[in-house]
Amino acid sequence: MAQEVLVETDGSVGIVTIDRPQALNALSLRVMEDVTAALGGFDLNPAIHAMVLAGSPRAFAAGADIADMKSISGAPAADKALAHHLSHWDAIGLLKKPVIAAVSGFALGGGCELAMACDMIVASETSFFGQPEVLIGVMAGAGGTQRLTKIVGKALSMEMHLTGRRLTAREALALGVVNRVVPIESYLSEAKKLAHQIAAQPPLAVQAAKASVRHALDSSLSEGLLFERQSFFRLFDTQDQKEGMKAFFEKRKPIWTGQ
Ligand code: DAK
Repeated sequence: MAQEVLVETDGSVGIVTIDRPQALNALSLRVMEDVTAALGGFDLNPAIHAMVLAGSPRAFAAGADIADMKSISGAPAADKALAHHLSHWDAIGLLKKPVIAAVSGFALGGGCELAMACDMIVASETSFFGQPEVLIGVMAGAGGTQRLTKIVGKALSMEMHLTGRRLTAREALALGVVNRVVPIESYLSEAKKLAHQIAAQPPLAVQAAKASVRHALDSSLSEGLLFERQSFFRLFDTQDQKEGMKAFFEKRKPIWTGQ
């Protein structure tokens, strides 16, 4: 069977590319297993400091694979067949290192949910974001009603989930769904550039800041502030804190060791 997920490195950036063009990168169980295995491998690899998850210029991913779902009948059967699949979307949120989604074309259903599960999104001008599951008789099941609502608010999230309305790249930028919108020719290189920019920072501070920002989406303000404070103090156990502050006064660039 042909490889549908490509894995490569570019210095300290790990790149995972979904390559299933005949189905617009529909996220089958196999694709999601390969994506999470590759990202999980990079997360454990000390030489990798940031990751990029990409699709193709035509489609980041047009959703979960409808072929996997169409013959499932009954809630218990759906739970049995899909609960494990769901763990793959959840796994993205558990990665310690930052993941940037490089999105072009369709990011629909599970594809939109996958992009939103990443830490940042660089989008091409031709990208679309949507949760069109209602059009095939279901609803979002991998985080869409929760994550999208937290980003765009109730009114628009309702409209998108209840009618299948898609966001253009420009709308997604204005609403804070994506970090930047760039011409299609450069969306991948821009995503890699952002990943390299992050990879050049002290890794433990980056990971702590990532965990703290993600925590904000899931906690009360007082609980989040406590989490942030504890994470901040823990960084004073690192050599990179000493190096960063020493280098500042020596007016030189710090040399990070990740310790
Ligand atoms: N699944 C399987 N195949 C797909 C697909 C998908 N999601 N999207 C597209 N394809 C296939 C098409 O069937 C077609 O195959 P052939 O006929 O050539 O064999 C090929 O890709 C090209 O698609 P089109 O011919 O339709 O291309 P168009 O440019 O005309 O249209 C489109 C592009 C993206 C507008 C259209 O393909 C489309 O509407 N696709 C479906 C979009 C969609 O409904 N996405 C949401 C799927 S449901 C969960 C985990 C995840 C989920 C839920 C629960 N748990 C684990 C609990 C997520 C659910 C979903 O994502």
